[in-house]
Amino acid sequence: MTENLNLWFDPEKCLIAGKWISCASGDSLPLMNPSNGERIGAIARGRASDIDAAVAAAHEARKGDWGRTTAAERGRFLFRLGKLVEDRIEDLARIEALDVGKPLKQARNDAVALVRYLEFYGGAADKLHGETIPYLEGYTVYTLREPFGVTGHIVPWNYPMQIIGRSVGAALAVGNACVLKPAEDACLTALAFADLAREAGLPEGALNVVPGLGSEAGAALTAHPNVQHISFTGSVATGVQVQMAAARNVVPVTLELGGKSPQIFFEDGDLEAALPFLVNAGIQNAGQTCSASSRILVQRSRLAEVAERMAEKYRALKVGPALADLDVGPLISAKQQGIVSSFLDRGADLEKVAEGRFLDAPGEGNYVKPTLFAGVDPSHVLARDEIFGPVQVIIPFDTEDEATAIANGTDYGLVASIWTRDGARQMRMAKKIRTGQVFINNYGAGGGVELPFGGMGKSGHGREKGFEALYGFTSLKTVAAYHG
Ligand code: TXE
Repeated sequence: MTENLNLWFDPEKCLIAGKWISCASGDSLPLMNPSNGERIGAIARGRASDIDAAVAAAHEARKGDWGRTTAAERGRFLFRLGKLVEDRIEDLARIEALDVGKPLKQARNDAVALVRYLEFYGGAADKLHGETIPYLEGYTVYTLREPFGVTGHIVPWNYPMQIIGRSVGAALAVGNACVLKPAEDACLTALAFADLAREAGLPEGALNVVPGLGSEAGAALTAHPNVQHISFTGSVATGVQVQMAAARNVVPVTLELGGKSPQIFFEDGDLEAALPFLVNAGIQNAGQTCSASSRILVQRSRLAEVAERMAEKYRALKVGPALADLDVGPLISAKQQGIVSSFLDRGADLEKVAEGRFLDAPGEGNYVKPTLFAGVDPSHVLARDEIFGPVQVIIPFDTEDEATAIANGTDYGLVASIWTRDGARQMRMAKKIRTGQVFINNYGAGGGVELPFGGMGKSGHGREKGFEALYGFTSLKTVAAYHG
């Protein structure tokens, strides 16, 4: 059945200088429903000339009304926008579910998180300030935190609303004008967000949205000589290209490139408390989460017990269309289904402990069964590479040192969690683990928008979320005045 999207905006347009316009070529890209493989519409296929127009509009906004706003006014605007998003949570959740394929309740959580980002950055906008620095006799020295100017935002398809909230929300709070290139696989909530921003009274050009392919609109934005900062979330390979393009213009980048995040369960861990986190962190959004926990490290004396309890949960997992609102939806695209299926093929030599089940025949959607493997060697490809699907591996270990070496033994370093009642071990491990976030006896801490987030190693660099993001979207100027 073809689902009706019920959009209140035209998905085939770009938002440039406050107006919904067709992209210069008039070309479009198909919009697919991952739950059944049906085409449900089309989006604009923006290219370099559309990006040029968007960047020019952003600069005009900086020179005009947007550049003159006070921090308090920007805060009030973000609160107004947050309220408009809140009024539309159900609409946004349904659109996201149809576009991304994620179960409705997970899409609703994303919309709620977007509201929280706007509230957080609305409240923080007028609390960011510089410092005075004691210096030589006769001088007064202080620092100013200034917006970069025009910031480019390349957003992936897995959590559009949350990633727009943390990146565009923070950039606008400090006065940048933004050009947003959402993912070609899922850009509807980016367009919805832009329309609500207009309704909230954002001056024209302060936020511009150009949908299109990564190789066209995305590459044009990252290479643009008049963009002063790039924020990118996506794959390592594309992140490298983005950083190289930005380097040619000597422009700073924030890269968030996913991971292979471990949960480390020690023999004194509380399994009842851990169990929901062990599984949910792997299958949420069908495993297409940058901070998905795809490795479960278990001290050998608890191995059989943990594997069996996780397996019970896996056998109860129901897979089906996004609007059926089950545990696991489809993957974003046939391409992603192919990538995950090929990893499952490469796991044929492993001990498969359990799988989830389809509620009905999967049809043409991009489904894979959530799959749990146990007894996996850390050198196995499924224990090293980011799969980006609902697949987890259980890896045994004997000692704390071995657990640390395995946890730190991939190219990535985004998040990790430690399950143990031993306080000294909690502190030791938190120091030894090489990730941007460490959780003790939980995983993800509810996704808190207040908590700085970002990677080490190939998980990227720079920090988003929390107050840190505001520093990241500003340039620090030191003023030294000599007055005798
Ligand atoms: O990513 P891409 P894809 C990982 C995950 C997944 C793999 C491939 O492992 O299986 O990446 O996904 C834009 N210049 N993650 O192909 O290519 C593109 O249009 C500028 C992890 O979707 O990185 C989209 O908007 N931009 C991740 C965004 O980059 C370009 C989330 C992401 O696409 C571009 C997504 C270019 N040359 C995938 N090429 C996470 N960290 O959460 C593409 N894009």
